[in-house]
Amino acid sequence: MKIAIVAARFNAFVVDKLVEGATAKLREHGVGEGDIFVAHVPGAFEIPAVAQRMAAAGGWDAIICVGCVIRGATSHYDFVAGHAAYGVGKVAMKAKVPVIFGVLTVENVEQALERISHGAAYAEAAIEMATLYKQLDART
Ligand code: INI
Repeated sequence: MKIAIVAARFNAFVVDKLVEGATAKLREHGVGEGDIFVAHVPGAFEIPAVAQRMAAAGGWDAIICVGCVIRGATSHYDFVAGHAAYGVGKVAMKAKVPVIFGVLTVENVEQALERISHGAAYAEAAIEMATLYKQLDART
């Protein structure tokens, strides 16, 4: 499988760990290092547009969107978190491949750190959904 990861640089101390966890799990599932492409974007707000471009370009079996929006860190939390969730959902509904929402939306750093190992689950979701999409495509 070829998997794209769109990762925000904002809150990199959390996001980098999520990406590491996702990548390690993908490798466990036999995805080659050369088949994992990580596209970095400034923040979670930029994730949907890049995921959209990657979905339109094709060549990926799944796209994993990874970020971390912390309420304490911004007064525009709701806009950034809302846009990321709505935007990734919108891309997912139109894309031919699964688009996984791995953007943490949390109240504080403590909550983010509690969820820092969630990257593996994003990878599992990507593999499960990509496999399901292939099965569904084969039936139509
Ligand atoms: N981006 C995040 O990914 N997480 C945040 O917590 C955050 N805060 O706190 O502001 C954040 N802001 C940047 C935003 O995603 C955009 O990169 C920026 O507004 C430029 O469009």
